[in-house]
Amino acid sequence: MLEVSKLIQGEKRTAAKIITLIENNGVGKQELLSEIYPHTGGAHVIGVTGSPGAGKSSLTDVLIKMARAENRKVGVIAVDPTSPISGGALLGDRIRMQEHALDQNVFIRSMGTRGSLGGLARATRDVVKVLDAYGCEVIIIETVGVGQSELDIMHHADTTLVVLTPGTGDHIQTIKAGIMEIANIFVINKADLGNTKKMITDIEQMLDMSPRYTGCWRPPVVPTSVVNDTGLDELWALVKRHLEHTRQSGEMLESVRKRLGTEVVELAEEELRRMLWEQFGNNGNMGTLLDKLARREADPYKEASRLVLRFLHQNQNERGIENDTGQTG
Ligand SMILES: Nc1nc2c(ncn2[C@@H]2O[C@H](COP(=O)(O)OP(=O)(O)OP(=O)(O)O)[C@@H](O)[C@H]2O)c(=O)[nH]1
Ligand SMILES: [Mg+2]
Repeated sequence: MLEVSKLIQGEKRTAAKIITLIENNGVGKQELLSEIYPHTGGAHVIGVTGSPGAGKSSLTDVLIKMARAENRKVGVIAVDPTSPISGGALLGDRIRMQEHALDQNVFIRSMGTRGSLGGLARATRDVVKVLDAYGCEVIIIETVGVGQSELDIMHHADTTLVVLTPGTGDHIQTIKAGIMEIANIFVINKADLGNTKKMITDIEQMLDMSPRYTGCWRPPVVPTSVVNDTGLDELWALVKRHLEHTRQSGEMLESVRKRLGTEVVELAEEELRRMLWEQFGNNGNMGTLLDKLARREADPYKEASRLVLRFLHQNQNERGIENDTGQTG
């Protein structure tokens, strides 16, 4: 059994083992996460997304350095929904991260679809908790591309950076609406390569038109160049200011609560689905039922209701209704 106490004490090997178990959907995963949960909540989770090649990994590298300069422990999850590989190399190699690999206070992990039996976003969410309990004060999630799974993953970040570049076809109109909406900070990277003014104006105009930014955090737009080392200190300051703002305004608590509510229902859905399949499979007459359905002598709609009723009935009889849900008082 993997020891959560060793994770809390900051044992790197234990953290790695637990993450592997989560990725493989191993036995005891749920219990382990349940034990880990009380030790989480201390990390600032920073999401980095945006167009391919915009400099997400380079900026991640910068953020690691900034956090380390403040002596903070850092975790990095590099997520690539297009890659089947996980558990180590991959993106971690692409990022110039070898130097960090020797740092005891930097933990880097790549995840591909292999670690996604329950969905890559879900696996990422679980890994964030492990790194949080492991003592990472800053956790950076870098994703490749701007698809739906990236959006799902970014919902688990407290502060999301959307990285764009000037003059390389990154026109605001062509960028998926969802991506623009999840941004807490817009980063126009590679400012050394082109004029950022047009892009900044476009984004500001878009923000002006959206009523959702009045009276709350309006995403700042910051031009950066990793090559020339410009805008990077400003970026780091903005990341910290966003955290401060969301904590003080109560937005943080609100989004954490929302996230946790979703998590409870998603976990329950998963369990119910498994139990329903079990119930369906345990039907001794299943072969006959399937034949009947195929011959149009039964219909899937009534059978679905029947399955639910049978399931509820049986579980009520077998388990009784547990009442220790903490909802009293
Ligand atoms: N000129 C210039 N090049 C940069 C800058 N930042 C990153 N690059 C270069 O752009 C290329 C892509 O950078 P990455 O950091 O790998 O970009 P990415 O967004 O992580 O790329 P993917 O993960 O493949 O989508 C590399 O060759 C970097 O050296 C910058 O500010 N200016
Ligand atoms: Mg990258």
